[in-house]
Amino acid sequence: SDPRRGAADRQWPTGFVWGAATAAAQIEGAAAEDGKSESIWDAFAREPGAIALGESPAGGVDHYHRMPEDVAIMRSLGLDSYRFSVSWPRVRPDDGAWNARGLDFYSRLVDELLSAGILPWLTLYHWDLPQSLQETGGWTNRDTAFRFRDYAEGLHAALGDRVSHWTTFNEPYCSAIIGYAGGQHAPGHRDAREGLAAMHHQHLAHGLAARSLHALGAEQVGITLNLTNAVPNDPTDAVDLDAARRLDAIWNRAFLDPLLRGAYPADFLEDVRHLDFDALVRPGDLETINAPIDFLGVNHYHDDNVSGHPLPPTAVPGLAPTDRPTSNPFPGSEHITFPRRQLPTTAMDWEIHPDGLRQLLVRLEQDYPELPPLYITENGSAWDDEVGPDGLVHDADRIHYLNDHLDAVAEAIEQGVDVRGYFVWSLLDNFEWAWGYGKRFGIVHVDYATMERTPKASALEYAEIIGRAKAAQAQA
Ligand code: GBH
Repeated sequence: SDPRRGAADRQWPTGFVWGAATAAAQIEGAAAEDGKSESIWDAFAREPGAIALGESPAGGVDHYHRMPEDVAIMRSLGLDSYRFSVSWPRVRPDDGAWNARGLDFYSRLVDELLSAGILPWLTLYHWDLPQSLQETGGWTNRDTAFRFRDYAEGLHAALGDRVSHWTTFNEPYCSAIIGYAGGQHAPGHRDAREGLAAMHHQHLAHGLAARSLHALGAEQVGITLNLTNAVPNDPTDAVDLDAARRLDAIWNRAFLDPLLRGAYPADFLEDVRHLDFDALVRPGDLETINAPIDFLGVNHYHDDNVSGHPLPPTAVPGLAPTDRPTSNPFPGSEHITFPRRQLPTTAMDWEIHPDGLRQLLVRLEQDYPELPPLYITENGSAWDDEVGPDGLVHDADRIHYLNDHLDAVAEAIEQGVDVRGYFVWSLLDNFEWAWGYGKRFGIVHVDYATMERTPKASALEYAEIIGRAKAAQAQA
């Protein structure tokens, strides 16, 4: 019906940022090298059934040793920014003395990027809490928020002369709620109130760190949220509409509202009142959390179709079918179900619906007058890629996904949303958390036996899109 023009032919705003994203625990490996201590994901991976095939982040894709090669690949693709995360237990093992060898790795990474003409975008927390802090309660312990601020300040002292773009948290919904209430992510707890405590303390940690980073002179400070449209299965059915409202609250508004407005949504407070959520929020917290930010990172992969009616047994889409006991990561709304729609899906079984990304961006712009500039900090898809006899990976599905989602971003921009950049997830195939290494999101293929990197056809397509966008701008 609507013939897509292809992202390469779009007009992109001046200065639009083209990047790729990764996370420390997913790519670095070297889990016990050069003084790094254990993260909660190292520990979680030892629990039987927690991770597909019993895999672990221990070896990653050896980025710790292949960093210069990986930066050279980024340069060859024409990326202008690279979003990576720092492993807290690598730079501050056991929350004790700073680890010079760990800091040196990130210092070398930043220098390598800058000399390749690539802007480093540093994320402080992409889910790998030091296990020693988990042993004192992890994110359910309010004190961890203050430890996080110390970590942010120390890292700024080490890298702040060269890193201008700082992101406090990646997807706090996942690390707080899926980690402490759902049990599919580290530390694998299944307690609704723990999930809410972890969420509130991460919000607090964000506010404390954002204020410190600005005070120390950081130029750009933001946070990345995973935002998901909750689509009511039957939009004329009050039960389905209430299910969608509840999920929109716990997935989206319980994050956006305190961060941008300094208040939890009233309906969310009602949904979780029986879990004594209010007792977690102390006077002054919301003012701290509502710290000024320079950008909001949006990670988006898929919509979810939701219902409040019981269904025959269905999985929660997007969560690994773990062999450990788990529960629904929706504190206060555990009855929600996910009827399947007739939409194509990726290897994650996630629906493909690019217009959902446009709808999400337009909705953010309409609902939040306080909204700072947006960056798509993650978007991408997993497929069962294989290197062909010609030595290439012909990932046509990923190319379609990429083009269609970039088109959706371009349409949102045309409709007035201030989106300033796009980071594809991910640069490399990597450790996909509870799914292990089998789900390949990379635009660059990794042979897990040899660690050899091969740019897929999608990487070449992305390089082409970036090149055309830049050429068009140079002409204008
Ligand atoms: C991102 O998270 C991560 O940032 C990244 O590390 C990861 O590799 C990448 O995406 C690909 O998975 O039904 O409430 O349980 C994943 C985004 C958002 C997908 C939550 C699963 C399930 C919501 N996730 N979603 S719920």
